[in-house]
Amino acid sequence: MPYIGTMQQSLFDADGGKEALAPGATVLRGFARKRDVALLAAVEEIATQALFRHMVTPGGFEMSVAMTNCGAAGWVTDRTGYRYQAHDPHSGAPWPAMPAGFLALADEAATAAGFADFVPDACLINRYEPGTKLSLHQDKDEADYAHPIVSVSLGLPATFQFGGPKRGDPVRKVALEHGDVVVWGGPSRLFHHGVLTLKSGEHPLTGRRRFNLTLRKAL
Ligand code: MD6
Ligand code: FE
Repeated sequence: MPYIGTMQQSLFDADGGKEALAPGATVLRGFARKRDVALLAAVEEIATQALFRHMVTPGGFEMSVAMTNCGAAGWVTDRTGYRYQAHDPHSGAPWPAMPAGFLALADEAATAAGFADFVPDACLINRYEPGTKLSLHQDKDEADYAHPIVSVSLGLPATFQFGGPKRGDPVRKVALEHGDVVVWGGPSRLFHHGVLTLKSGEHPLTGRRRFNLTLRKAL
């Protein structure tokens, strides 16, 4: 293997490689795997303060994926629309603070994918169980699309759908496994994407669940 290849490999924890999904979108295989136990403990702690809940879309549908947030801002949806807000609508309290380990992972992953100085202020935490899915959508509630999003997959594997700027554009299917990180910005920041119905399974750390953390600079 050429020397430069070895250098790139050594930059990753439990590296399974770096795959380009689209211009500005990169999968870092296994990038978060060595931190899995700490990340999941932090999720559990956050969820004791801000419970996972099934939010309702503006159209009146209850989402099958359960969600919570940490950080200065949290993503919410209800009958009045999608937005970021500083307080958990269930408790009225501020969202739990962003753990230092989330900030460090976000910055390291963004840097590895070519985005320097990424400082997220919001982390949406999605919890999937077998049979749940996330329909094709765009992430466009953030103030400045110049910032990337760092997405961390933990637990059961999922099939990610990655489309294009238009809803009807063809989609690529990408398997995302425990520890994989997707960094996504630049020209494909507003591309449509979703998660296919989660298959049944059992993960040693999460049981019958998949968690996805999306770290954003929302404000
Ligand atoms: C998920 N992820 O992987 C859902 N959005 O469960 C997303 O919707 C997402 O992975 C924006 C950027 C990265 C993502
Ligand atoms: Fe998204």
